[in-house]
Amino acid sequence: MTTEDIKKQSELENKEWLESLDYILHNQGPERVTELLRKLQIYAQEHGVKIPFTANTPYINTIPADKQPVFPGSREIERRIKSILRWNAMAMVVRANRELSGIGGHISTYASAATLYEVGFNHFFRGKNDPSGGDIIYFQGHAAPGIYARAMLEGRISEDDLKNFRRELSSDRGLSSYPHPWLMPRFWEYPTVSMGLGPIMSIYQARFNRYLEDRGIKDTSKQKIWAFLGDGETDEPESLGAITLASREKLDNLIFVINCNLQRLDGPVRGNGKIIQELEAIFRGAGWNVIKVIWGGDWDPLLTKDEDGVLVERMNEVVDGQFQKYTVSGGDVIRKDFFGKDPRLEELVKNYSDEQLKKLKRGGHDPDKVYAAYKEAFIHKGSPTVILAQTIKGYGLGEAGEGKNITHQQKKLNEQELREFRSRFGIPISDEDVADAPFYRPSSDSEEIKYLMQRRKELGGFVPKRDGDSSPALKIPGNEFFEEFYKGNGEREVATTMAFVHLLTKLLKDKEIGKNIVPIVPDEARTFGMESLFRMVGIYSHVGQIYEPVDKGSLLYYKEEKSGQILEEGITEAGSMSSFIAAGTAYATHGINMVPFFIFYSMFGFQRIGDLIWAAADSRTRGFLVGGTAGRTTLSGEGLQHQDGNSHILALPVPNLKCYDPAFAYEIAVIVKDGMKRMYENQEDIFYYLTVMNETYVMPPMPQGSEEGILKGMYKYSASKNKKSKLKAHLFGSGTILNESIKAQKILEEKYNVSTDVWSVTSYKELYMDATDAERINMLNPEKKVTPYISSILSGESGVFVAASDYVKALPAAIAKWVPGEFYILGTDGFGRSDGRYQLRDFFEVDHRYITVAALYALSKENKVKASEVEKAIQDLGLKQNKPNPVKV
Ligand SMILES: Cc1ncc(C[n+]2csc(CCOP(=O)(O)OP(=O)(O)O)c2C)c(N)n1
Ligand SMILES: [Mg+2]
Repeated sequence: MTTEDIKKQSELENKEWLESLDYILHNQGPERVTELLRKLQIYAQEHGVKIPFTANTPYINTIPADKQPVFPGSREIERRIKSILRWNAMAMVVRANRELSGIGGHISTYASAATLYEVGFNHFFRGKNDPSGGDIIYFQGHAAPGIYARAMLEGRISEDDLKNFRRELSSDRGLSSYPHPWLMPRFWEYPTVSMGLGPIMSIYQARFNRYLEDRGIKDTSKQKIWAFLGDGETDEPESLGAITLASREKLDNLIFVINCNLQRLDGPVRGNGKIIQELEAIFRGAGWNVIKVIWGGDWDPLLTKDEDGVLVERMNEVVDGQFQKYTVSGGDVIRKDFFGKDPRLEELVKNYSDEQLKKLKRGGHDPDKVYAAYKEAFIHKGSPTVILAQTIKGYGLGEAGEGKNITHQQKKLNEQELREFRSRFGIPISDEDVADAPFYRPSSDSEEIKYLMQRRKELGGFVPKRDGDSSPALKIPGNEFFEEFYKGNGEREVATTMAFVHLLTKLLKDKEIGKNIVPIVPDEARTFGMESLFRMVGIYSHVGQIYEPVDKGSLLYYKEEKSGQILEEGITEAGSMSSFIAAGTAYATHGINMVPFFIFYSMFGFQRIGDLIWAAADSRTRGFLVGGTAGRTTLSGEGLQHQDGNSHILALPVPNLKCYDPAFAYEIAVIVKDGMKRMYENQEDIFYYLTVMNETYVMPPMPQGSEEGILKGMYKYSASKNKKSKLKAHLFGSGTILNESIKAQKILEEKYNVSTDVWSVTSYKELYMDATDAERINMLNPEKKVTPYISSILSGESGVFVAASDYVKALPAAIAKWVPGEFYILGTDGFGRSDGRYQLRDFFEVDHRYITVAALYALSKENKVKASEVEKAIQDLGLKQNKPNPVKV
């Protein structure tokens, strides 16, 4: 046979096989086809045919045209609304950049996503008045102009507001660049713009909804969680890193919509590949329901005619970079390059003009296709859904940027470009006016506005809309509850971690608020001695426990249950933090104050997931972050990667975060009590970070009247007993290092005749924030004299000051300015080491001996002690003078 004969033969076989399959499909349906294919596959494999693994389906829409539901709305009115939104979203960016060049904003993201959002707004997204309780929607950050444009048509924000996009400081009501609940607390609910955080937060939000339902706290069964992502955004590990949780937990309340415009900021997402296929394989592999929306309806007749599959083959083989090329090319190029590869393809489009070829739509711009996908996702049961929608970045911008590599950054359109945009979308703005890029809002009784308002009314009100004021306050336990912590532990030695866990256990048992507590751990409960909680309140699992745990016979067995209270997240600080945010914003999302305690290895908190903590702050999350095994020298043995001397510095910039490094059980109790009161009774949008440590010692009773100081950051723990000496030192200690200060006090008093006071510094951050605030007021009001707290409590004190903590020296240095005397700081700058506490404190120079020497040295600088006496103390205490600086080794 000649090659030509073989080809003909193959074509004939193809035709026969396809016809048989078609027969079965029509007569017995798709399940039978699947069964046959599976049988064929097994048969082929048994006879030596190697079938390469693929998690992919062909590069066509998942929902075939004949399975599409009828679009329930008015395509025409919705198109007009969408055109106006496109115009206003573009205009607000263009105008903002005319007024202040470089102010930024994005046109092309929303331009590509407008249909994806509008089908949602008109048909799916439910507001909070809906009986379901409303949907939870994570909008893609860079699409914000489109969401504002819609709120303007809805009459929720004004034209003036649009003018003040990205001008938050130049007006009363500027619009924030991106979704920021901190800045627009009645509008934005979920911050998304740091790419990857929206997706992971949405997954844990969906799971938290289930948790609330399974624990009988709220019926969330009808709510959906929608997360809109960019295709470039999926390269962030957080975007895809938690998708198996969603499938494992069968979160069919979760819908991801990935806007696959094939581009990111610099250029194509996968120029040499196919991002939609890559994502399809990943999500299918992870057990998600994947719906591809690749082609618009005008491709359907071509696909129907494509009997031998050459068109689909061509669609499969062309890479994204080339599809992008077609976007910026004329129909002639598409005909030649795409269809010209095979005479059968050329034949397929021979009656199409170049203009028609150019206009063939991508699926994400076709409301019918998008509606079909959303509908299927909405009713799908048993797994989460991802919709992969192919779109064009900068759709409608034409020469100004459609499909171009510069389009993400395009912020300025010239008159000609504005005119074309206006004409393309039929916006009734005259040629004279168009150059000003005026906003357009049809009158309130226009068909468009009436339609849009009616749709929102039927869907339960506007979205996004944040409601932070509707949650009832919680009743916080009174003083008697905390009393035992104030009394101390007698002779029994415990660690602050144990004291904290005891407090948490007690809170969980509290009749009033016990059920609102949400303990969250990333596989560290045993590390912190929390395993008794497993049995006591159970580990949350939607399916309960369908196995017999190995330790069932023991008192503290690993108990999973549907009504379990602990979120045992496994080894994911990012996931745990996302749960913390979901729980800590439940007051706004669900109208219920939940009290999350996220307990983690302190080194893997701020350092690892600082950006999520920043997002938590923006989200106005309420709750307690608890960094366990904290302190560079207190956590012995674990070494360089584990020992945390950093987190309090990393926590310093988070404005609404209160940070404490407590030394004693009563300090923890005072801080937690006040935190609960402020967050859940007074409903302040703040959250807490506490470090707790695993060194055991006797927990003393609380000195009278120290509550205020504990909360404000410092109080005198122990005054000198030596009143006669002329030499005076003050030792500031925090966390377990406070014990070293107490030891140094004894040595200074007894051996060196220095009258010494010890201060517990619970929060350098509080002291610093308060002092800088006071100083700022004084500078701007020179006749005022606000006294910082630290100045007021140190005002009567003289002598020298030595601060020692288990954190880097920069932390106490933050308050140096307000310390009224010679100030020497000891801290743990440098890489950690594996060894015992004694050795570590020697290495980092933070033990009682160094504190003693530092005090003597400070006194010598004031000429109150001779240098030779300090020298002698160094020898006596056994310090090595030529020891290398720990930060350098
Ligand atoms: C963590 C993070 N890194 C970088 C950026 C900067 N950035 C903003 S948008 C963007 C490109 C987005 O591309 P894609 O996700 O495909 O969204 P599109 O605009 O194409 O819809 C980048 C890199 C960011 N916002 N967040
Ligand atoms: Mg993109």
